[in-house]
Amino acid sequence: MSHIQKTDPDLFDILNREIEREESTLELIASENFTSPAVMEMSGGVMTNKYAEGYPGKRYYGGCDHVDEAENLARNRLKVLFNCDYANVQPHSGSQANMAVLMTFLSPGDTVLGLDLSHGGHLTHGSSVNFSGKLYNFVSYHVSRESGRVDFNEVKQLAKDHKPKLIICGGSAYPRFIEFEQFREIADSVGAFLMADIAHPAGLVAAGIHPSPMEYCDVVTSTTHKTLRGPRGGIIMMGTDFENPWGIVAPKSGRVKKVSELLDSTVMPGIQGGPLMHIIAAKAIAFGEALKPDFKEYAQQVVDNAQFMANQLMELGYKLVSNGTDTHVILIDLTQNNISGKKAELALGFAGITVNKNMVPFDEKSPFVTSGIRVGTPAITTRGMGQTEIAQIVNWIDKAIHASDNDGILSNIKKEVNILCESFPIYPHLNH
Ligand code: DSN
Repeated sequence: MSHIQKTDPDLFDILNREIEREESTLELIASENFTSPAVMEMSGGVMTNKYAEGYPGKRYYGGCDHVDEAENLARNRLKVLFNCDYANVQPHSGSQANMAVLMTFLSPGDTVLGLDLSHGGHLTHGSSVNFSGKLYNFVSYHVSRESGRVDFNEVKQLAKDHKPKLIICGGSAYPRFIEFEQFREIADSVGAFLMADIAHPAGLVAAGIHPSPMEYCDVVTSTTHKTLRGPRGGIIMMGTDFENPWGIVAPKSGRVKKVSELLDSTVMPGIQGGPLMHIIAAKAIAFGEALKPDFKEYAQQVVDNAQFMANQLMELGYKLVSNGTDTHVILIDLTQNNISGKKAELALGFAGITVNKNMVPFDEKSPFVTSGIRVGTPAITTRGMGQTEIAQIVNWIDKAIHASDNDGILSNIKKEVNILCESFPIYPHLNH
């Protein structure tokens, strides 16, 4: 009998309902995935008990021998996975990874260029309701109305006009490869640092399917739980470490500090205390999994599935931002379909298909309503679904969008979704 079942039946029931939801519905949220049972076992293991402020070999607490081993393994595996010089695996989330980079590379008030949130960026890339937009002078760039891709003429002009200290590339709803090389050229032309946020395509980068930022970007952040399929968390990397240009020296020796040292101390003690050692160990497991040859096959299948889904949607007349995808992300613009993103999300949810409403570039609706939905294939691909299932899923999406007010049709779709999901179990070992 489960310990939770014995001690807390309320939470046991809640947990089982969530297991049932994940097993019986189609998860199309582009930023979600299903970790392996090994990652989950480590995330729920004894390392959650351990305080380990500091870094391996330099902790403020005793008893850190084994968590040191786990963190070293996580860092070393991450360096091999992304072919980089420096890795910090402690950020609790992608937002904290981004905060650590901004606090290391900038002073409050400094100017930064980031992709507008409603054009596919991220809260931490300068949204006015986020610390990034409050502490720094963010100037947003956009995608072009025609292509749905970053408007590099605008980026170039903004860089020239505003002389940013940092340019951020990447985002949370950009279906195309991030154009690291073009951003590098612009950053160099104005002497800016370049940061890539690869939270979304990280697994595709690790698998060699998406170009790597390491050669072009000074610093790279990511989450670990999206296409990378690890536990929930953040990471910071640098392709090549370098001496800081801000004149920060080690107090005793006078040696100029490396940026890696500054990033480490911004993460801890700058913005975080005790690292989540159970999650760091689980990250190490996920990085080990991503180093195996079958992860490349998985990542390729994620993209093949997304491209197949995108083509099927376009054949049915749906408008996709940028007319397709290079990655796992598809952004459907519903402006012509007479339904808001909010209503489509609700109807699809009722039909057992989970997506999120999403702003589309030049959206006239608010972020709470939106004109689009974002869909993605990492989670259904982990379940083993391919083109046959995707053709069926696209038909259900289309039917649900057209019948968004018809509970009967939506619940019939849900029954069919449930039957499909039964053939693709996620965690057969879990009681539910
Ligand atoms: N919330 C994440 C996403 O859905 O893409 C970004 O942080």
